[in-house]
Amino acid sequence: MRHLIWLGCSLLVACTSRPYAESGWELHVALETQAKLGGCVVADLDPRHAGNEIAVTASTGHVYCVRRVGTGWATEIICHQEGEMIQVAAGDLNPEHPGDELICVGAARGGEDAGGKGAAHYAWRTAQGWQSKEIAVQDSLIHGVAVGDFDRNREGLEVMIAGYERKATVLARVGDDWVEAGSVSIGSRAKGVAAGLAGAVIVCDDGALVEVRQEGVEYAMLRLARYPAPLARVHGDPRGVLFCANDGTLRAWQAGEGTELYRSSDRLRGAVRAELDGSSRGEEIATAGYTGEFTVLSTGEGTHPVVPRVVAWSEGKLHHLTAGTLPGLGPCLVGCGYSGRLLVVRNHEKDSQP
Ligand SMILES: [Ca+2]
Ligand SMILES: [Ca+2]
Repeated sequence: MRHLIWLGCSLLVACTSRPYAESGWELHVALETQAKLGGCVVADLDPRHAGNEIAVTASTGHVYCVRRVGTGWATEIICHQEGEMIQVAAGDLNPEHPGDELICVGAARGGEDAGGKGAAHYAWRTAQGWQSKEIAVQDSLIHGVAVGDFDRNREGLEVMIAGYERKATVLARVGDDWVEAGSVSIGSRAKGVAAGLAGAVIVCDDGALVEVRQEGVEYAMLRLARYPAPLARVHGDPRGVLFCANDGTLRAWQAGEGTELYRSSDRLRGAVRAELDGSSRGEEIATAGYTGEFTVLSTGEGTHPVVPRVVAWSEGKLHHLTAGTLPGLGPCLVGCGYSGRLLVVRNHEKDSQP
């Protein structure tokens, strides 16, 4: 009898620990590894294949390219660095090279918590294969990265990195080399960077929300707000900012004011605004975190989101969330984390409509 109870419990655990998606949504495990997957981005990284791919960073120092092939997924190693790679950003950093290029940041050697130097790497795909080069080293961990037009005195896009050195640094590509275009002290350890507002927005582990903007040839820092819990991830655009925190809050910052949108029972590691659900008007807001839940809030036509819906769940803490369009699937949410899984979640309600 005891064995039967044990078996029953084991089956129950096995059944309940399988990833699931709510009605109208589907969840794909696009990659399964034994490593912690720190960050992910959707971009056109591989010019050989039409449409976007996913880049995902691992605690082992690997950066993977994952792409949709038929009804399955294919994975290639973009590069393998000596240190844990935490976050990744992409954009057309070299217009002479087709598609998007990649920047990944993390530790120069060893793990995130080893306390060593930080590094940033540039990676791209050529006819000869994937290439990568180190473009910055700092005395401490680099935790956040974004691509955007951060230097108006230069053509094209630049990179902003920030981390435990308590500063934001703009890097620009000049031919085959990278130069530091500017730097500003932000006074706090940075966890996430995004292009937004008048330049960039940075979330910090002392709860500070910081804006960095270019003034002439210099960069200035403006502390917008300070929250009680450490902030973790940030999404920005010229109108406003979405950001999440260790106390489970997801907030919006708009017109000089912060609004709480959602509160999870555990740390949040995702702040995304994208068109995800064709059946509802307006863009959606999405978040994910340590509960393993993917939560979507419809913005509708008003400014206040409606009731949050948990649309998918996977065992293990989620460490990052992004969104983008993938071949054959359309708009998707892409998340990764401590389970070593790269998860793709999408709404398929409109697929069945005539
Ligand atoms: Ca491609
Ligand atoms: Ca390019």
